[in-house]
Amino acid sequence: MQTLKNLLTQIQEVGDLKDLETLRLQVLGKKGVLTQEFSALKKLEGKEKTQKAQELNTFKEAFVRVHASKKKELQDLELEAKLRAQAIDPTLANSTLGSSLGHPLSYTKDRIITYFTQQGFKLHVGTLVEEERYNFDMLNMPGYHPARDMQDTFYFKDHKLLRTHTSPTQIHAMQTQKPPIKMIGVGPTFRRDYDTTHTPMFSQVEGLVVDHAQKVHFGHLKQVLEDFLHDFFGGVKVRWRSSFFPFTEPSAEVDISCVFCAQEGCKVCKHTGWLEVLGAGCVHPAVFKHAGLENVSGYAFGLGIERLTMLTCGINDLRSLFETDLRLLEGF
Ligand code: FA5
Repeated sequence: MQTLKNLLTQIQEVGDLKDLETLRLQVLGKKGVLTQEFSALKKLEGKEKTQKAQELNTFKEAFVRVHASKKKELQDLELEAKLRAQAIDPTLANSTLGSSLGHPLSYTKDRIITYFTQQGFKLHVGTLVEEERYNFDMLNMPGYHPARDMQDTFYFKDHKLLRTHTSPTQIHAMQTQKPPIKMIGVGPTFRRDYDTTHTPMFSQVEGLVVDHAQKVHFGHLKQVLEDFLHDFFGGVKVRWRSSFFPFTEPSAEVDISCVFCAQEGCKVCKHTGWLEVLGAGCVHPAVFKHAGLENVSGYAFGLGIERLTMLTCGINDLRSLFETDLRLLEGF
């Protein structure tokens, strides 16, 4: 019994988990001391056997308890040592990392925001979960409009949805500010889309300028956007095509000369020499009415940040921008 008691002292002195396991096997293993003591019980009889069995069981309980607490203590120490060895010192210089402009999408977004805020546009972020009426009705898109289809829009209960464009920020701005208003609404938008040029989440920049009647007209819109496109893309040609948006009248889509082939014709511009970059127009009178404004004039425009990033970075699959593949990101 003295040998067994010594084991309880010995276990306290063990220094690592491997030695602890060796000791456990020496005691409780198939050929362990305690296992042998238990099998020797069969040679004893009566009271002596009962007393010895009680002693062995008491020792076994004590050993198992001390072993468990020692094991926990050693595991904690081991983890602490491991964490200490892996500690990161963020102040150390790393010669393998180069300087970066950030993710191409953030870089493009920041460039656009900087440009327009320097021109006096106030930044709005808006809300991603929008009321159906702000996203559609108040923008002159009544119930039968195809964009409201369940196939295109992510709906919640109670006439709420994930905004499908940043145009609702127009209504919020008009309801909360008095003209003159000059703002950009920027942020994520959502549609049930997925192919090389469309993703379910993408970001838009909305522009809105509102002032008193006849103070703002299409000529101002044209000037503002052409200046922006020349600043953003350098020496490109800009083409205006008449178009339709329910919330602007007249409406237009704006193309730039293809930045990939200098209008020679390529796959990206589908051999037209032109790339569509944004939608725009004068604010529709119905939108002013829904927003509660009278005797005002204004223009609005909307562009996709991913689209502009694809064009400036030469990316032909939009989805790759969301894959966090370092090889692609290192290319910028
Ligand atoms: C609109 O969303 C209008 N609200 C824009 C507007 C604002 C027009 C104000 C007039 C006045 P459109 O559905 O065309 O229009 O989308 C604008 C841009 O968002 C597109 O040119 C495209 O670059 C981008 N876009 C649309 N759907 C996706 C998508 N699934 N993935 C990535 N980009 C997209």
